[in-house]
Amino acid sequence: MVDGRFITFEGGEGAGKSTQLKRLAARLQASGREVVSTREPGGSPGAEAIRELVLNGAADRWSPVTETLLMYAARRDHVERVIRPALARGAWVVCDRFADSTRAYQGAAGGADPALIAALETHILEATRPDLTLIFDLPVEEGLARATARAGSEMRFESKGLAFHRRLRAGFLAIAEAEPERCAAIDASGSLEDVEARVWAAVEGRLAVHG
Ligand code: Z5A
Repeated sequence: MVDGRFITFEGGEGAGKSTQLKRLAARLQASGREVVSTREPGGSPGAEAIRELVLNGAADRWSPVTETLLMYAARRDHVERVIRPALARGAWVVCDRFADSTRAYQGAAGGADPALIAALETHILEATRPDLTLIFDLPVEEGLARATARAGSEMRFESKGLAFHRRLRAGFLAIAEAEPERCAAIDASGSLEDVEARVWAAVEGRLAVHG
């Protein structure tokens, strides 16, 4: 029987999503499942080409509405070519960012109309929605310090300023509060092992990982 699951990792910069995604994927793989680790924007060749356009350049290179459309062009390709086929064959898909990043970055923090974003979710994602979304939460200054230390330089979104990142954090927390059945807020402070234990508790508590 096909029992694919779709888990997304969300949150502000430097919250530790990518690090914890690798740990969760390894743990799920060790339990004998096929795991597809992927990311957005990107995850398919066409979407990775759009990623280059959207992540590089000046902070104001694209307006929030144009960014929304680019993210959704990339997302549709990724969903069609990678996510849906993997779920259909029973794989567990773990994805670094997905639709909630558009709601938070382009919507809550950027000012794009939430009705436009909701319409794109309906028409572009159709029934492909996460079974579980882990929303990593960390004070803005701490996340930016982690992200800057890792990258060694700022990318477009990291250079947008503290007020943008505060709206972003509030936007993610509002999503977690509005959809508690799908979302689990993860306290991203503390050691890698502390955060890994919180992630595992959320996954074990909500999805049948031992079946
Ligand atoms: N974006 C958007 O605007 N709209 C959309 O719809 C989508 C995306 C899908 C993708 O960038 C950008 O696209 C993103 C939003 C926008 N904005 N930016 N920038 P990306 O893929 O290059 O990066 P990211 O997703 O933003 O990753 P990140 O937030 O920078 O990092 P992270 O994945 O959350 O964290 P990490 O790489 O695992 O860890 C960061 C550093 O902290 C690293 O050195 C770790 O070793 C360290 N770390 C991790 N955990 C800990 C703990 N617990 N303690 C101490 N240090 C830690």
